[in-house]
Formats: sequence, structure tokens, C-alpha cells
Amino acid sequence: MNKLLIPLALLMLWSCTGQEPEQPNIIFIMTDDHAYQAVGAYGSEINTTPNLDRIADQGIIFRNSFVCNSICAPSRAALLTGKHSHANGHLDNRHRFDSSQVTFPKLLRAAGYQTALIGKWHLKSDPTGFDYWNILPGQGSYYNPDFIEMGRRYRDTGYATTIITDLAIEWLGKRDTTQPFCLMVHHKAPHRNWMPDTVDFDLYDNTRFPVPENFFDTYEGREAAAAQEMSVIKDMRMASDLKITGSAGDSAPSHERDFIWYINHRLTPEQRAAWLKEYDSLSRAFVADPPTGDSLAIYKLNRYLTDYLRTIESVDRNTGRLLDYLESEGLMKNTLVVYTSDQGFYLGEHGWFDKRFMYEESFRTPLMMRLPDNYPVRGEVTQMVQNIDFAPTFLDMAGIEPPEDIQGVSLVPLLKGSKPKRWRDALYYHYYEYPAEHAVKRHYGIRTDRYKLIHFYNDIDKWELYDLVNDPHEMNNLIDDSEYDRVEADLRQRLDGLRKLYNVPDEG
Ligand SMILES: [Ca+2]
Repeated sequence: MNKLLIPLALLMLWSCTGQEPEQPNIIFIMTDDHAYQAVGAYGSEINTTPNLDRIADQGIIFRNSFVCNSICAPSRAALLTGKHSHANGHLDNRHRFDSSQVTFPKLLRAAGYQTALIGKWHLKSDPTGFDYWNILPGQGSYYNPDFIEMGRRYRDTGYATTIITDLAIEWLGKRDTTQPFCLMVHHKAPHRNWMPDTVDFDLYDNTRFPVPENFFDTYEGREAAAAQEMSVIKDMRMASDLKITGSAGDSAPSHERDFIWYINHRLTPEQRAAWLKEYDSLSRAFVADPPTGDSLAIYKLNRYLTDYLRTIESVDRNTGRLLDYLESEGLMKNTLVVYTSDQGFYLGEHGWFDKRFMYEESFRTPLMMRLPDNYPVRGEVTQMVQNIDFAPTFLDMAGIEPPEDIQGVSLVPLLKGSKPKRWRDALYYHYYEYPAEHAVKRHYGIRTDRYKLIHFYNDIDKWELYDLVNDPHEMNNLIDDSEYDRVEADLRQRLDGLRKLYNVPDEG
């Protein structure tokens, strides 16, 4: 028998019997700074997200999903490589991603996938491993954003979230339908400075959002928390963040000048007219009768949340559009749709906006998946998962052996509904960007299902211990409580174990 005929015959046998599993398509939708507290499926008390909830309703919702380093670019590097920050080299936002590394899009592509990336990238080096890429340079612009399409720079007209969705649908329409695909849709929203689409200006007008019970936190026993500069009260910029101009409330007048310049030069006349109609009257009312003290603090919180949630409204609407397209094209049967964020965010908890800390609001991130038909599990997944798990999961689903040095674990057993006896019982976290904006000190730590131990280091040497069952808002640092000595000793030992497991270099 001819040597070539044997594999050919086997191949025909496979295709006839359906033994060869079909590689699923992957659509990975990631927003930037979307707090789980602002997702309907996670029980949001401040907004609704019916379209994002569709993913959870028809699929699964991860109740314990975390990142390994709660900041934009390192989160993206971890997701692509399946490795913690020290292992992929991308410690903080100031680094340039070493794009020669092995990433899951490269491996999918080598295995016959068409790969595409559209939207925010933020890793400085050009994307690698993609048949098509079209990215926002740097942080990107909410209005009339510039794009870099495979090296060619151009400016589009419209709102970033809508344009990114248009580009994603356009790419899906043009793809080679004989191959499986992996499409990454990375939104800029709802990143600071929370500029909503003009069509969403009517939302949340005059809404008084519930004030988190620890909004006026005094950070007793938490030195690093006291040292941050991400306070809604102290660190929000009146003009660019809160859209209140003329208040003389910005510590650096250039912030207001730059913001006004953006409005005057970036927006089209129609966009600018709508913008001024919305925010000029607010600014005038504020200047005429400026609130003070706690009233000012609450005013800022409401102003912040109003625009933050408006940008999420556009994400929700556009995700609905993308899901509708997938349904109308009959693609849902064999497509994994993932919705997540590059990390969580504070919506006034501890008095903050931003992220970075290993405390729950920023350590956690929303994660929902709509699964291909041959993955039977639906509902909640409660095991602890982390963003280093995406790469091994996607490779596993595609039938590709993950590289040996990958640090995440495949979630496929969870997606298949099996109840693994041994699952990860502790997470490792490490944040590096200090000294830097927001003044969040370097720290690493361990989280188990009940406890969290954090070590702040560099120009400080402080440990914090929390009992998440008794103190879910992490207000009471138990490190000096002798009743918790045994818990602390156990956590220290397990933290050392995780640092060894992941080969974390000693640095602090
Ligand atoms: Ca982010």
C-alpha cells in the first residue's frame, strides 16, 4: 500500500465517523477595567447588562475569577502567555512586551486557526501571532479613534466601542469559513476617563447611587492602603474625569486645558454640540453652587459612576450586536464566546477608583462563557480560576498540547462539568508598578477560599491578613491578632510554596 494512502484513509475514516473532534471557534471579548460590581449577572445594584448576561444565562458564570497582576498591560501579557508577570517579563505598564514569546494565538495559528485581534492592545510592541490585527495605539481614544491596521495608521469617525464591534463583525464576514477562528475583541471602555457615547447621555441622569459602606474608609492598620493616590475624593480630576469645567478644582490647570482641547479638536461638530449640551449645564450648576465636604465627595462619586456606567451601556449594547450576528450566522453551535475584563475596579469601595491592589474588587474580574454545544455544563462555576488559565484552556479546547512552561491550568475539565477532586486551592498575586501614578506599593500575596495574606514591600515592609468570611470588605488587618497566628503561619508556608512553584525571583 502506498505510504501516503494510510494517513489519507485514516483521515477519511475520522471524518466519516466523526471521531475527530471539531476545533471550536473562539471569540474573546475583553473590556478594560469593568468591575464585576457593574455586571447584572454578578448581582449589580447600580446597572443592568442584559446582553452580557445572555452569555451567562446561556452558558456559565465564574464566581471566583481573578487576575495575577491587576493592571492593564501585565494582564494582557499574562493572558497571551499563560504565565505570571515575572515569567513573561511584563511586570508593569511601562514595559514593552517581548513579542517573540510563545503565545496562544501563535500556537492556534500554527494549528490551522485564523487569528485576529481588534481594539486595545497596549503592549507597545506590534502584535504577533495574528493573521489580522487592527489596534488602538496606546490607550486609544473614545471619540474618533486612531487605529493601526497591520502597521497602517488611520483615524475613524465615531465611538470606539461601536467601531471596534463593527470591525469585529466585518472581519467575521470576510474570514475563510473553511478554517476555525480565534477573534479577540478588546474594548477600551470602561477605562478612565469614562467618556460615554452621546446616545447614552440620558442614562442615570440625577441618579443617586448607593454609597459603599466603606467609602469614607480611614485605612486604620493598613499603611499601604492609606498611602495610595486613587481616591475619588482627592485624586479625581474635575474636568477630564468628572467633566466639570471652570471649577478651578484641578490641582494642575493643564489637565483642564488638555481636556478642553480634546473636546474642541477631536470631536465632530455634532458630537461636540451634544457633549456641551450634556456637560455645560452641569458645569454651570456646579460653579454657581459648589458642594463641599461630604456632599462634594458624594457628588464626585455620582458623577464618576454615571459616566462609568454609561460607557458600559455601550459595551453591553455592542456585545448584544455581536451575539446577534453570531446567532444569525449559525455560529453559536461551535463557538466559545468569552466575556471578561483585564481586571476589576473600585466603584467607591475604600473611597477609590482604579485597581492595582490585591483586595477583592480589583483582584477579581468578571468571567462568563457561552460554550460550544458539545460542552454540556451550564450555570455557575465556583472553583478559583485566574487569567493565566485562558491560554492553556483555549489550546486544550483546540486539541493542542500546551507548552510545558505554561503556568496556568486548562479549565476544560470545569467546562465539561466534571468535578475535579483536586483543583487549585490557592492563588498567587504580584503587583509591581511602584513608584508610579496612584502610589500603590509593590506587593505579592496568597488567597485561599477563606483567607488572604499580602506582603507590601520595596519602600515599606508590611504584612496584611484578612478573613474573607468574617470581613469581606477587608477592613480589619489581622496580622497582629494572636488568634490568627496558626492561620498566618500556614499561609506564609503556602505562599512560599507558590513562589517556589512559579519560580518567583526574590526581590523584596
Ligand atoms: Ca485595565
